[in-house]
Amino acid sequence: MELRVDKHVEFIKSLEKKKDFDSMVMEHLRMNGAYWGLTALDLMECREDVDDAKVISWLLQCKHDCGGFSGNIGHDPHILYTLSAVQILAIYDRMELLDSDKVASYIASLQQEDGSFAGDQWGEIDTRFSYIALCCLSLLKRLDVINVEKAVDYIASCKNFDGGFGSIPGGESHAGQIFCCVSALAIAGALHHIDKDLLGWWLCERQVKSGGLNGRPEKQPDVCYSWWVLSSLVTLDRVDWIDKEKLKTFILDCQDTEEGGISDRPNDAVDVFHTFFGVAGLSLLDYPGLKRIDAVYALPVDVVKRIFG
Ligand code: GRG
Ligand code: ZN
Repeated sequence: MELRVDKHVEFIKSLEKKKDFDSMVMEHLRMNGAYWGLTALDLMECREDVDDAKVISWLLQCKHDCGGFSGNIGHDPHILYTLSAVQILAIYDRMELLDSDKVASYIASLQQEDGSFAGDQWGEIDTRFSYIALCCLSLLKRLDVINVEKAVDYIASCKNFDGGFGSIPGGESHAGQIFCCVSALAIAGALHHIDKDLLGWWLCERQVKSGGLNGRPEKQPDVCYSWWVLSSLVTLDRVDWIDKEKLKTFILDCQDTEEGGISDRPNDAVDVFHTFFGVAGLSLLDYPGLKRIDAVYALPVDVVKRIFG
């Protein structure tokens, strides 16, 4: 089977027009949805007929006085949506629309004494937020506003005996958290904290018979782990440890070839999250006709090159 670019582009574009139950559920995280949809379109080189001015004007209305962004207009700011907003403006090459001092001070305000990061003013701590803080500040070239050494020490304290990482110290290893910790350490130049062979082994063991990847031992495969697991293997330089052809086939089998979109597993309902991670996974696998995605910043390689030269 081939990647049905035409169908997926139509599916992503149709989401804006639909006002059904799904888009209502998604309303509070619309900023993430916009990043998933837009990045997927960009990887497929089909971003032309999105109304850029409309997206940017909406995005700027999600900006708060504290420097953070919310998931939609009138909602509360959160570090999750702040990264998506920065990533969207990076793709548009419109980072000058950001007050980078303000965004940077918002993120710095979320760092705790032990080096960890809270997601917002309510204080939930998670290694996801450590990655987001480092990724955002690196894109803004403002890593100087936080204590990077302490951020690294905290992430290292979330490492487990199996080589993986959890959401907090002692938390079970999970591929999603591993992506966050590996990428954050890569940004901080601190990959020496990782035993690449041990973690590479845990990650490649995520491939199941069907060719798909799961997020933890004994769990079902899911297309989104083609991103969380595969990007980590790329960063650790161990991507040849999995069967790439079988994974490609698994992702392509999760396409809705009639209505467009990609689901978590074959024959399930499609959504924009899995559509993005399916396309992103295929991009990491050098699928023909797709732009390359950067495994650490989760942005097209040309965008990352434009920022860092
Ligand atoms: C810029 C790509 C990018 C990410 C931003 C939000 C974030 C940073 C990272 C999230 C990492 C994460 C924890 C991903 C896992 C998401 C997921 C599929 C959770 C479900 O986990 P389980 O254990 O489900 O409930 P299964 O059945 O898959 O084990
Ligand atoms: Zn999933």
